[in-house]
Amino acid sequence: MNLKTLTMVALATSVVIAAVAQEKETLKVALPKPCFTGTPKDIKTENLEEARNGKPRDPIQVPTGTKVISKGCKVTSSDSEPIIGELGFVTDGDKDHDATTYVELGPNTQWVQIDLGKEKQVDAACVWHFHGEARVYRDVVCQISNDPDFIDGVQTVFNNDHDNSSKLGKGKDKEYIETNEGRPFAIGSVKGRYVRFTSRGNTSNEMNHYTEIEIYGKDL
Ligand SMILES: [Ca+2]
Ligand SMILES: [Ca+2]
Repeated sequence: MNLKTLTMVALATSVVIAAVAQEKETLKVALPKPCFTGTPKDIKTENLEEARNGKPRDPIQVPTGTKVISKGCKVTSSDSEPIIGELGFVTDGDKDHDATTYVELGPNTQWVQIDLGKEKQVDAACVWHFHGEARVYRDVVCQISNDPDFIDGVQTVFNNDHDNSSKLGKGKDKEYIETNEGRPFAIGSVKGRYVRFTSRGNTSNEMNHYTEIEIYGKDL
């Protein structure tokens, strides 16, 4: 084995060790107060996940040391003049539902975009749309990019638009009923500066709402 081969073997070994050494822990999401309990009203929608009947979702594993990296970050939107509330509500840390804590965007497909300030490692996210009643938001899509216009290098990390009505591609995730638990999901160490959430109305009305979004990750 010559020196070059030895160096390559050593490098390969250290990469394997680094991959193994990335310790994981269960993501802990601080939840707001619940606004309703019991069986939700009959919601008719095509792509709804199976009822969990109070059973929690599977825990999400993230690298040890993963933190909320979105609090206070700048938010922009396809609707720059919200009907109710302010875009800043999306990252202000207040997840409780009441009439003063959510932002309402117009109808049809709309998005909000969080600027993490610089490229970061993103491992998970949780979104609370409007959890004052049981409802389902349509075409919930989360994408990450270093391009603020989401043209280049876009990675889709959640998508429950099963019929591509928002034209971002067909998604395999399921629709879900809004509760105080929000919708947490694993992302798996995607790098990017901007995180964009899309939706297209909900089962109660045609508007789009956000109470809070949390992005979990770490600095690079
Ligand atoms: Ca908030
Ligand atoms: Ca759809």
